[in-house]
Amino acid sequence: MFLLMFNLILFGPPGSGKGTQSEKIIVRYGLKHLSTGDLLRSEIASSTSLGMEAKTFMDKGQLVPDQVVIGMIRSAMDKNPDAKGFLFDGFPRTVAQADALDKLLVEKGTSINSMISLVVREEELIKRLLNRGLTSGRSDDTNETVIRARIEEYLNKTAAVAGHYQAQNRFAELEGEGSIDDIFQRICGEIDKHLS
Ligand code: B4P
Repeated sequence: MFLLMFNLILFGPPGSGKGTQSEKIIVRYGLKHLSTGDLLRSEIASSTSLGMEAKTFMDKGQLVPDQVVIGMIRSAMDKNPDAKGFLFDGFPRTVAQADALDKLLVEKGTSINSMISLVVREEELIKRLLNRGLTSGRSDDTNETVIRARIEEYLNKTAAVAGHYQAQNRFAELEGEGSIDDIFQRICGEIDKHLS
């Protein structure tokens, strides 16, 4: 049973800085980082059947089916029974995933403390992702049509997840443009409100 955990969701469209900021947040707050994007890419790198199935969706800029990512998150949490809290990065991306996460956390005797959403203009998202594609080797970052499809999926299926946490009064929206350090300070200011 987890006691006195702090669980955070970092939210925003593709390229909004979730992965970038997560790296800094886990160092400062000692949270366990769970990125569904990273977990899926690691399944692809190991050529598992789950990875091969996920790749067909990711290459088109589409979301991977809910049951696949929910199962992955459940087993990642089970592997970390001593975590003092989790940082969910890129998850939940649909309302069904949010409902599943709430239930999973209830089973563990804990809950989400806050969702922090990073707001970035669409032109800036596309610029950042194309730029990352030059060096990352990520096929979903090199093709502007795929990037636009990812943003479309976000608007159609993911944006509504914010309402789920707004309704629970566990939602904060922050400016996601500017320097990486300035954005990190904004995020810390928000997290610290929950810890003081
Ligand atoms: P993810 O791996 O989650 O990819 P992402 O949203 O593009 O990454 P992120 O938002 O973290 O990138 P960041 O801004 O940090 O997902 C990839 C795919 O996996 C999805 O399309 C989907 O198919 C699948 N998937 C993942 N989770 C799923 C789920 N739950 N359900 C279903 N499918 C799922 O970085 C972008 C770039 O911006 C970097 O180059 C960075 O250096 C730069 N950057 C960051 N901050 C900046 C700043 N302040 N100024 C300038 N540049 C900045």
